[in-house]
Amino acid sequence: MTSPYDPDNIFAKILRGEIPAHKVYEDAHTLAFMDVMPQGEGHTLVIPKAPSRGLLDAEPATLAALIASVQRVGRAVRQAFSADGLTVFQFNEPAGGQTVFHLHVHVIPRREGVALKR
Ligand code: IU
Repeated sequence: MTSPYDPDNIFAKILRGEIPAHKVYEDAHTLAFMDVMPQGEGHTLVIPKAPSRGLLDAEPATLAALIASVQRVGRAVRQAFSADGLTVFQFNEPAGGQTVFHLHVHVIPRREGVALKR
């Protein structure tokens, strides 16, 4: 069973402007910012503005907006970092590796032969 959404999570605070983030993209429904502990150069997080804890409680419209922004940000970071490829991943609940409980998608530009840090 999934816990309810906690509006005090750190990404909700970023969305409300209560704590700073290095923002790289924003539209009406989503925000993208640099991960503070990057697993690779250009590691970016894309989040919906809607209060979803993870993939499983998100509305379809939220997911549609989110994946469109993931594609847009993915294209941008791939070009900005002259990458050969792109890694995209997403975790749900502690058992699934999630540590911040506002839905987010990791977007990491990748170079041939360069491993992720963690
Ligand atoms: P998760 O395992 O998918 O929940 O990872 C959360 C990510 O959020 C992780 O890569 C952190 O480095 C990142 N992060 C951040 O960018 N800014 C913060 O203030 C915190 C975590 I806390």
